[in-house]
Amino acid sequence: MPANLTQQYLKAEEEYRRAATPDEELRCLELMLREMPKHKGTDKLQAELKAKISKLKKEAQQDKQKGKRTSSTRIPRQGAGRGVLIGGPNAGKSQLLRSLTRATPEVAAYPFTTREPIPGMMPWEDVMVQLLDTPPITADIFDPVTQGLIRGADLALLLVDLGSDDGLDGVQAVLDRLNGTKTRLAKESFLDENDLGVSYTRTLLVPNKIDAPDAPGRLELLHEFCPLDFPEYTISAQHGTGLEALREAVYRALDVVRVYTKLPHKKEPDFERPFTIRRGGTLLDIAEMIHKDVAQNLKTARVWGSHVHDGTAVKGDYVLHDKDVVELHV
Ligand SMILES: Nc1nc2c(ncn2[C@@H]2O[C@H](COP(=O)(O)OP(=O)(O)OP(=O)(O)O)[C@@H](O)[C@H]2O)c(=O)[nH]1
Ligand SMILES: [Mg+2]
Repeated sequence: MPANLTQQYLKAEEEYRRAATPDEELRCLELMLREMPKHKGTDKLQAELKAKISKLKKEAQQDKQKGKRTSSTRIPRQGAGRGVLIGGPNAGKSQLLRSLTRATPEVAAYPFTTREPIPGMMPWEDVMVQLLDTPPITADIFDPVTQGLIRGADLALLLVDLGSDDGLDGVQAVLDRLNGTKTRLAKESFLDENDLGVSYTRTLLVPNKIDAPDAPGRLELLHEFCPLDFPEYTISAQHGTGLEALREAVYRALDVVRVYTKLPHKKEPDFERPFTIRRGGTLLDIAEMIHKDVAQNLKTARVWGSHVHDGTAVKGDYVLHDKDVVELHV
């Protein structure tokens, strides 16, 4: 990677990794090009970006001429982050959404029950995480909407059906199908440096239906024939086995910290509604989340937390820790 890429560039790149539609991709690529420091070391990257931009523009033009519509499914992001439930037919994705959230997608003993993505909010301690149920992925079917959702998610939960002998083939089909696209699964989320456009989404492997007869044997076969190095959480979505560990793992995988804000004239912070922010985020980032005026006019701030003495005065570049309480003065 060329040296001296700015914070703004890296932010645009992260957004690009998550872009769910060609329009979003184009907007992010243009931003990346604008934010890129222009010097010899970035010549190659600049050229690649320009080529990508013109290709996308050409494709958009062709789609327009053909009268193609891009996906209209738009589910707003909510909560501390987004996890998307994916897998082959009948793996128990909808049952898992039912068990972890108050959403009520249809659960049925036959495949291809779910046709559209369905959101739900999963509570964990004092925060909420958005989960999305999706239609099944098979060797032949991979809905572009689902693909966009996987790219845009902070985390994918790949379900395996341990209740049927077809479950292992089902998960292998999902992996093969994804490997044939620009949307892939990995231990961490990142963008392929050598192939701009290939986006990897952090994934947890979730073998489901451990309550079913023969499920333990199938789990062994999964480890033997389909070894994956994703963190693994075996569950029964129906009986509730393993769900507490999974909840916590989902929250932890988002890699966010909670921050409570306190008004200067109040004694107690607002412990009801923490802000959540990527680990490594700063005080200025929180100020921007509250309101851009707060960020622009921020004079001083005080922090209470595990890494500082109570009420320490800090500046905008202070890196926040989980459960910090901040008091912003504008
Ligand atoms: N024994 C057992 N059955 C389960 C479990 N979770 C789901 N099932 C059953 O598996 C079948 C499929 O569950 P769904 O949640 O509809 O599966 P899905 O992955 O959403 O299926 P599609 O929408 O078709 O992709 C249903 O009959 C569920 O009752 C589980 O933990 N144990
Ligand atoms: Mg379903």
